[in-house]
Amino acid sequence: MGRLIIISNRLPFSIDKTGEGLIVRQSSGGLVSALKSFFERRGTDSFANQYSEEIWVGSVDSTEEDWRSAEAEGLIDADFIIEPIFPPPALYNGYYTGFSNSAIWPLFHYFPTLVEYKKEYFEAYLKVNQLFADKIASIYEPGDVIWVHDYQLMLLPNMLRQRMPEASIGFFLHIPFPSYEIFRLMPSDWKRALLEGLLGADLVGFHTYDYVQHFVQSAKMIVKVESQFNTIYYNNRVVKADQFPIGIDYEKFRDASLDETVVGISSALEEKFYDQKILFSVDRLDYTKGLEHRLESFEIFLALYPEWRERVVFILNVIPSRDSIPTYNERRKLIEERVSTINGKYSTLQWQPLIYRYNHLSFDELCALYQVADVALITPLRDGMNLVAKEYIASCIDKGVLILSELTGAASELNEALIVNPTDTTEVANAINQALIMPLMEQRSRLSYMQRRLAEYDVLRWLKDFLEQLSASKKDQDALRI
Ligand code: GDG
Repeated sequence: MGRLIIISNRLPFSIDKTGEGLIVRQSSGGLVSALKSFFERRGTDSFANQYSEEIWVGSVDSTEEDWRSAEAEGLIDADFIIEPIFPPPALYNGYYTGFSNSAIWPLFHYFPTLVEYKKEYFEAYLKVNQLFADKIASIYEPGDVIWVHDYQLMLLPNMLRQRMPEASIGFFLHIPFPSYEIFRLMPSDWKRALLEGLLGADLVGFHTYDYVQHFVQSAKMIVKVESQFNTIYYNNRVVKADQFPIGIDYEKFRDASLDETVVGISSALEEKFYDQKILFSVDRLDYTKGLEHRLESFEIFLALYPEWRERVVFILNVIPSRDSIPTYNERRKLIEERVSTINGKYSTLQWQPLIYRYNHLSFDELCALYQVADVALITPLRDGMNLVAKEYIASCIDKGVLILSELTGAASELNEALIVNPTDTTEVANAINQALIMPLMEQRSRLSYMQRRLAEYDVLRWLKDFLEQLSASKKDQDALRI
């Protein structure tokens, strides 16, 4: 029985050094909760039992010394083996802030004008990918299954393939793969390296069918591979590309409605806003999330539908993110100015249209907000999937309307949402009105279709589907060699 090696840029822990000592927090992203559910089923689920051990490899946001002290104090508690990597801070900066988030992220989200093509960024990206490859090569044993995650590590599958030709290697991209016409904007050596990097895997997964097609098309045009549907023939190997739309831990969000703390928060909110409808959104502060367009839409809505003034409140939560990157920091100012303008223009002595928060929410607060929101306004300009949309649907009990951007991966699954184009701010304003007047029967009917789908294809199913197909691809690969 082999082991499962998960690799992501960051380990799911952060370490804070405070006056009282080290504080370790386990982060709660989609991947962490997927793996947690998976591990919890060890013993009851034959699939979850098939690996002898799970190992998570990732970098750490602290010094090696702090990490080792936290380990020695028993503060790092996980039901998997942890293999930390400590890239030197300057190198990490070039790799993460630089190539990953100032080149790949904007380009893959269709913001080519924000891309910074700097040679030193690419070199740092290469070196940090190499550090990951060294670490994995040092722990790899034949029979292990390797699963690499996301855009920070696109060179890694091929680096591993060079050193471990027989290994079973999967890769999953959490962001969009852009169309060839966008991807080709990247300098030739780099775009080729990224594609060849991914082609080192046996299976390359994406959220949607479109992303799969874009990747295959780019591989054909740039690396000149042969392909048949989603199967690519490269260097005497078969590489499969396929769609695996990530799900959520559906039960966790549905059951939060029974949790005492969550109910306490949601009751207080309902009492406070008893005479108002609640619009809600939560996103990281990122230009891809379309926050400025969203605010403009809300302003147009207040102008076009004056009957809703004093009867609706928009709770806008923005989560701090990547604030060392100038484009992110500048955005914050623009958003805050816009919020003040709208509040200044429309507030009365008794009412304020926008409640803006720039802070992290606790899980309980997040669930309570999902539950009380009459409308969720999820309007990114581009998003690989968007889990918030799915979590909102799972949390709705007997009411709720989702307004969703057509430019998210989630839009291809959540057809019963009100689908909008976020750049058409008048369309979004009209959709807000449509959502607010939608009869409860219609709301419930739309919700139930989406909820059924999300309950069935949850995050655990996503994880299993990927790993099962990886194992099948490996068998095909071995058959080819015989
Ligand atoms: C990337 C891709 C893709 C957010 N604020 C708080 C909070 N969250 C949680 C949400 C959700 C997650 O963070 C955000 O996920 P998204 O999918 O919406 O967006 P990204 O962070 O950009 O994720 C994206 C995803 O990877 C998965 O493949 O869907 O397209 O960009 O789970 O609940 N959680 C808490 N407080 C917050 O304030 N507790």
